[in-house]
Amino acid sequence: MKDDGKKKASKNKKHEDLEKNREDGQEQFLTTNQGVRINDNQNSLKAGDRGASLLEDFILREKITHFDHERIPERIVHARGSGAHGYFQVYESMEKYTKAGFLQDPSKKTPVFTRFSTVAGFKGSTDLARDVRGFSVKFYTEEGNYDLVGNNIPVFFIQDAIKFPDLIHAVKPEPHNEIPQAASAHDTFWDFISLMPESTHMIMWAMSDRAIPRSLRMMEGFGVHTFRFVNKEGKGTFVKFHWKPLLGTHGVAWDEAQKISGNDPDFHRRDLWEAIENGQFPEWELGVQLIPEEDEHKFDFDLLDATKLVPEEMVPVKKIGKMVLDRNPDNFFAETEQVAFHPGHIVPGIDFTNDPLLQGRLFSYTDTQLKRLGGPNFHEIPINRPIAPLHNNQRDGHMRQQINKGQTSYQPNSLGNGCPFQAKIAEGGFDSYPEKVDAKKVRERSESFKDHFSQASLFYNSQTAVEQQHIINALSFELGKVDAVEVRERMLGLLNEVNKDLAKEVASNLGMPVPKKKTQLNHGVPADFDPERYEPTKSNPSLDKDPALSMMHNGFGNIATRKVAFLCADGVDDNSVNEMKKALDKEGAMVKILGPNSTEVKTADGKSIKVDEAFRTSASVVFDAFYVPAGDKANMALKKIPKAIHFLNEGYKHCKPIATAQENGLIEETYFWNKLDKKNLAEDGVIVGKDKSSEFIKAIGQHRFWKREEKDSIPA
Ligand code: HDD
Repeated sequence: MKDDGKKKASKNKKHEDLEKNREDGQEQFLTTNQGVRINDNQNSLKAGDRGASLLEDFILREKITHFDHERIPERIVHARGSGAHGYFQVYESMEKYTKAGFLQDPSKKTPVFTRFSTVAGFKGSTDLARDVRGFSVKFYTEEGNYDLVGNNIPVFFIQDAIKFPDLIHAVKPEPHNEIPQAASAHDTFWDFISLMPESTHMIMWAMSDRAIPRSLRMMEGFGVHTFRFVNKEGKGTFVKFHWKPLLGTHGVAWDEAQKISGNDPDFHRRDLWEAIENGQFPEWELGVQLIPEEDEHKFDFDLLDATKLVPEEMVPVKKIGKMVLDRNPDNFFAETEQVAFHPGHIVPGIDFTNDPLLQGRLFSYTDTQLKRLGGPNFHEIPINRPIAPLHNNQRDGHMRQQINKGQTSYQPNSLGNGCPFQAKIAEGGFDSYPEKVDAKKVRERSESFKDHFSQASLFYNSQTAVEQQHIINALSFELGKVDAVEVRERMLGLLNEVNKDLAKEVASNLGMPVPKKKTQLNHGVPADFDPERYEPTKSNPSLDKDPALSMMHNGFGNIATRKVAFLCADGVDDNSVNEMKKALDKEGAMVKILGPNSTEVKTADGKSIKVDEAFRTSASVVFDAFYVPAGDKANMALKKIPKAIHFLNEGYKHCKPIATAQENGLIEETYFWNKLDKKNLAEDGVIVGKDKSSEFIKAIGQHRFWKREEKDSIPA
């Protein structure tokens, strides 16, 4: 009896636990969507064990119907993305410029969700495509959601949103054969670009190493358009937004990018995920360039033209706060896929300008969510919900979640006591900036938008020799993939306007002359298109160079989160592994032990070291640096493993730092060892000898030793 009592009590307890779990949403039993517990999830209901399935099987029907409807349309652009949660904190009150609540109080943390993306590829495409990266941040502010929907490049291809569908149709896989995936190296893209000189500046950026980032955590972000801050007194200030990564801005080599795409198409997604899981939270400072309204016309370009940037040499970037991404999504679909950004989601204190690209975007984003997320209630999806309370008279629609109570759904009303009320401006009500407009309705573009080359030249001239070479290589690759000779010719004409040497080098790689004819400089292709008619309108640029445009000028020295491969085999020297690992761990680098098998290597002292990956399942391209620890037996064994030799050869080719604790070892088998000037090894990023952790750390902090490319004619 007593036992029965115990059993009953424990049964009740179990029941209570289950009930509790149920309340907490942690129900353990498999159920249908109606909450009915399922007893058999292996067999459909049949007329006899060998008979036909029965239509009445509501469990089968529900399961398969839901599955059939799992996919939603992917984003028309920026389909491939990765996101994370975090927070933003302002350094000091920005009240002088803006009344935006989240930019006032340094003690306040505003939650954010940030999504990075490539533009052209489909949802399942590779992360390392040469492409612009989207950089979208949703700030869940107390005054409503604010979205900063930018890119990792501060300018855009086109000046007017009416050209956006043309641009995207040109870059996406060609319509007749759906080739190529996630690549701009094809005829239709360059055909369009060659006829759109306004895209030249953007092309310079897209052909630079910015378009093949080492990590999403090592990219700058830009709001691109000129926006407007508005303070409590209603005074406006033009503002350009920048995100500056604390890890610096770094790219990979093109050959490497292509190989990463094969070895790990999720390279960026994995890198972001792992860094956050490891507690190495990516951080960016938010910077602003503030331009008084009185200065609107003081520049040699138009602030409303999204193909132009404001050089940092002219208007410095003021860092006003920091974003930290510290939490991975719980569910990719629910969060990263369903998040809906919109440059029109603004809060009091931030406003638009008349940039015609921005104006067109304001229509497009809601429109696309209606299709993609299935109706007008996408703001109710958890990831899109504001933390600010939401009251309005919008009702019903597909998948409505909110149960609006009461009799009234209109305004003004008396039956609902007038609720919800309009907010006065002092109560946080949004008021649009009262910009004076007095103009004729025209389909035209301002003359001030017509210089398409000065800033393209400024960008190219601001690059280091290595960066310029990478741009030449990228253009030669992309245009080399173009079949139509007239397209290549037109492109060479445009490049000639940017920089004569650039055009000459690319032309020589293509085996073509630089065309003598001037390239047309108009907007798009008018019916009376005549390339001879347009003289370049290059203004007298006030700047020759802006160091901020080069990636080589900041963010070096920090090796946190850099992935270092230790090439090990049985007999590896314990100290040689441990000391180097300790030193790298201290700097926040991520050490991965690679070995001949996937389980372990035995050290010289007979200890076991867990192998993170076998040589055969890994690839050199997913690491930043390589270390061969000491140990004669281990080095002898490694010399016989072709993939281990390949790690060093390819790492060298991609200009990565390499350290070896002993000379007479694996490194002797590489193709480069005998070519090296043994007196200046460190200059080449090759560190040899025992106890060299500080030299190795310094080398990793330099990111890459690009000069190997020139010296050794390596096509990195
Ligand atoms: Fe856009 C998505 C950035 C011009 C139309 N855009 C989208 C995303 C980013 C940008 C980062 C992905 C958002 C996410 O992660 O969900 N777009 C830009 C920037 C532009 C720009 C920086 C120029 C400065 N876009 C632009 C124009 C149009 C669009 C001119 C159309 C007139 N963009 C869209 C879109 C997308 C989009 C079709 C696709 C998915 C989405 O909106 O939510 O509406």
